[in-house]
Amino acid sequence: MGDDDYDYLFKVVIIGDSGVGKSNIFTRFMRNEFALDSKSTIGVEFSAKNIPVKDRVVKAQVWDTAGQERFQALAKSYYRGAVGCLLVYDISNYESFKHVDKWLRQVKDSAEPHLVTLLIGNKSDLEEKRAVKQEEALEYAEKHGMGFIETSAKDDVNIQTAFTKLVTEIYTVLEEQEDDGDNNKVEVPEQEGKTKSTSGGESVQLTTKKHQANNDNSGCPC
Ligand SMILES: Nc1nc2c(ncn2[C@@H]2O[C@H](COP(=O)(O)OP(=O)(O)OP(=O)(O)O)[C@@H](O)[C@H]2O)c(=O)[nH]1
Ligand SMILES: [Mg+2]
Repeated sequence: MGDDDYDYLFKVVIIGDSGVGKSNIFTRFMRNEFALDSKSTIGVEFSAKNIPVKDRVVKAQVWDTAGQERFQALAKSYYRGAVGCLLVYDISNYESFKHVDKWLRQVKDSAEPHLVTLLIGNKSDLEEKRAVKQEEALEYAEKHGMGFIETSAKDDVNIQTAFTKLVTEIYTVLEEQEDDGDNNKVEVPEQEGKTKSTSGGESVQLTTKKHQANNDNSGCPC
């Protein structure tokens, strides 16, 4: 399967406090790499990977954002056009879980209205240092209509599963919207949202008509 053989393109952002492991989740997923001494992200990094979903192929364009406070003003511009979000905290750091609320509000302000968010408790290998109970995180996620999963970028636990779960849920929302006859349905744009495809497949961004005008290239510096 070539990189350009995909049916849908979904923009996904990874957000959360500095140090929770966003970049390592990103590199584990993209390149199967993990670094114990990774540097704090400056600005943003993005890459794409194809994920099979049901009988289709989704290209997940994943944006690894910076958690540091000084990049927050900039970070918001990267949320534009995002239809999926991995909201990450560190299970050994309660502060990072407390800040989930702030991150959720921030991303909802700037992303697409049909944004699907998955709450991630990363560093599950640090069980002996656990500060956030699974039950508490699950309760929070359910209250806010999100899925929840614990991961370890270090031990490669649930990383692929997390992305597949998120993308499958976005795809399901898309299917439901396409079946739904109301005016608020998610539109597949005819022209503007089309992305390059050499396969002749239907390559689209999940975009509402309402937001299409502002959805130029989603702040993509590419
Ligand atoms: N034990 C353990 N350490 C991890 C895991 N994931 C990341 N780390 C470590 O946590 C530290 C921070 O990881 P990063 O991925 O750079 O964190 P980040 O969220 O990208 O931070 P910013 O870029 O500053 O926003 C690094 O020392 C990683 O090695 C994990 O699953 N388990
Ligand atoms: Mg980082």
